[in-house]
Amino acid sequence: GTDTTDRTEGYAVRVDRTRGTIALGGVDPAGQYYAVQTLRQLFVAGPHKRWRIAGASITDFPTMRLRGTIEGFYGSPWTHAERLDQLAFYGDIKANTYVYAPKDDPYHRDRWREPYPADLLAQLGELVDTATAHHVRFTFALSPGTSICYSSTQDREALIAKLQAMYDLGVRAFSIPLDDISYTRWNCPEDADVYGAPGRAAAARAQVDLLNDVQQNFIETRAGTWPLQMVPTEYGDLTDTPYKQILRDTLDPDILVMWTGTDVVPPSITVEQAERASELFGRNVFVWDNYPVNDYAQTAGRLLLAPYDRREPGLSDHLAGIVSNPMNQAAASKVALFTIADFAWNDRAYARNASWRRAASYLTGGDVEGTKALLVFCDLNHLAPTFGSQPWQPQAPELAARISTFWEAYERGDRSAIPRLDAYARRIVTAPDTIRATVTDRGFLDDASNWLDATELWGKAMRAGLDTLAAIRRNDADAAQDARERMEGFAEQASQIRSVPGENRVEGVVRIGDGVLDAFLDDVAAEHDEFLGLPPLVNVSEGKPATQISDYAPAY
Ligand code: LOG
Repeated sequence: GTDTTDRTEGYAVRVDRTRGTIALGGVDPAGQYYAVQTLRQLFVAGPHKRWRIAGASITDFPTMRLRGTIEGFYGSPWTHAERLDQLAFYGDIKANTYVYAPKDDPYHRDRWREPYPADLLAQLGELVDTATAHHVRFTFALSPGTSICYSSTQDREALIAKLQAMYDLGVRAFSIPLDDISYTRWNCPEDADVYGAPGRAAAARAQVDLLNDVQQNFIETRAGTWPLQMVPTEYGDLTDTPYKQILRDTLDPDILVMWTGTDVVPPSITVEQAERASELFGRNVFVWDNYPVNDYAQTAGRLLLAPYDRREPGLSDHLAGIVSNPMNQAAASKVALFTIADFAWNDRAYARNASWRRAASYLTGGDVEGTKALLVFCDLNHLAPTFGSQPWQPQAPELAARISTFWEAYERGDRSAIPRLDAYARRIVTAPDTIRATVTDRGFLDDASNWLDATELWGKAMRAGLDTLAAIRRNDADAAQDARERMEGFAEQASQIRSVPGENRVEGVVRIGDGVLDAFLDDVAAEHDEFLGLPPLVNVSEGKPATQISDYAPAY
C-alpha cells in the first residue's frame, strides 16, 4: 500500500503496473493539484509517440507552509504577460505564494493612497484568478512607509480602501512592507504628539499601531483572509534593538514578519540564525531571500543562473516559509526559482546539482542535449554577488575546474590537454544555438538573448586561445600570432555586448564566465608573450591588486 498523509497540501500517488491503475489523493485541493503535477512528471515519452510510466508509490508534503516569490525589486516591474506566465509556472513547481510588491509600481509605493485605474485593476483581477487556478495565493502588498502619517485617520482610511478594492477582486492575502524607509523622522508633525520624538522605538510603536489595526479591523473582519504579512524596517540583521523589542512584544502574534537573513543579500542562512531571528521577532520569520534579484550595482550586466545554495537543511523548523525576490527578467529567473521551490518543499532532501539539472530539463521540455547546453550556459552565469565585493556563489565553477585541470596537464606536456579543453570550449560555442533550438520557453530566450550571443563569442575566443597554445607547441610563430589575434578579436567583440536597456536595473557589459574565461585568455596571452621573448608583466601597484594597465610593467 501507499501511505497517506494528513499534512497540509500533502498528497499520495500510486501507479500500479500489474493492475494497470493510477490512484491520486490529496489532503486538500492544493494536495490534489500537486498529485497531478507529480503524476505529469512521471510520464516519459516512449516510442511511437506514446507515453510511458513506471510503477510508483509516493507520499509527499511540503516542509514549509509558504513557498514562492515576492516581486519586490526596484526597476522595471514584470509585465502582465510575464506575471501570468509566472503564476502558471509556480503551479508546476508547487509554489503557493506570489507577493505583489514591485517597488516601481507607483500605486504600490510612491502613490499608495491613489486607487488603481480601471485598466490596471482589471489586470490585477486577472492575476488573482490565474493565481487561484494554480493554487497560488496572490498576496497584495501596499508600501505606505515613504509618506504615511501613522496617526492620521484619513491615511488609515486610504490604506484600508486600497486593500478593500483588492479584497473585492478576490485577494485574500495582504502585506504591508516597511523596508527601505526612514524610521528616524516622521512624515507629519502629529506623529510626534502621538508616538513621541522620532526614533527607532517610536517608529516601532507607530508601525505596530497601524499593523495591529489592519490585522484586527480589516483582516479579521473579512471572510477567508490569511494573516497579515509585514516587512520590518530592520529586516536584514540579528541585532536586538528597541525596535525589535517593541515588535516582538506588541505586534499581533498572527502577523507574519519577513527577514532577509543577516544582510540584504546574505552569503548563507543557517538554522542557528533563523532560530535567532525568530526569537528576536517573537515568531517564526518568513524569509525574503534576495536571490536571484539583480537590481543592485554588483549585478550590473548579469543574469543569475546558479541553483539555490547555502541555505541550511533544517531551516523549515524555524521559518514560516521562503519567498525569492527574483530578477527584473521574469523568465530567466525560472532556473533559480525552480531550485528555491525544491528547497522550500523539502529542505532536508535538497540537492543543488540534481535540482539545477531538473530546472534545465524543465525549461527544455526534457531534451537531453538542450539540458546539457543550458547547464553549460548557466555555469557561465553562476556568480551571485552580495552587496560587498565578495560573491556568495562563485563564477563558472565547472569551467574553472576544467581550466585548472587543463593547465596542470598542459604544463606536464600532456598532449590530450588541448583537445580535451577544446571539446568543452566547443560546447560553449554551440550551447547558444542548441539552447535556442530546444528551450521551449520563449521568454527565457528573449531574456537571455544578449548573454547567449556573448557566450558564443567567448567560446570562440577560448577556442582561438587553445589554437594559440597548440601553435606555440608546434613552434609555428605565424599560426600562433594569427590565433592570438582571433582570440583578442572575439573577446573584444564579446565585450561590446551590453544588457538590454530597461531590463537589468543597473545596466552594463554582459558578464559571461568573468574572472575565469577572461583570465584564461590572459594566461594564454602571457604564454604567447613568453614565446615571443617578451618580458612578463608584473604588478607594480605597490602590493595593491592591479586594476589597470598602468599597474603593470615589464619585468627587466
Ligand atoms: C529591498 C528590495 C531590493 C533588494 C535588493 C528588501 C527587504 N528590500 O536593500 O526591494 O530588491 O534590497 O537590492 C532591498 O530586501 N533593500
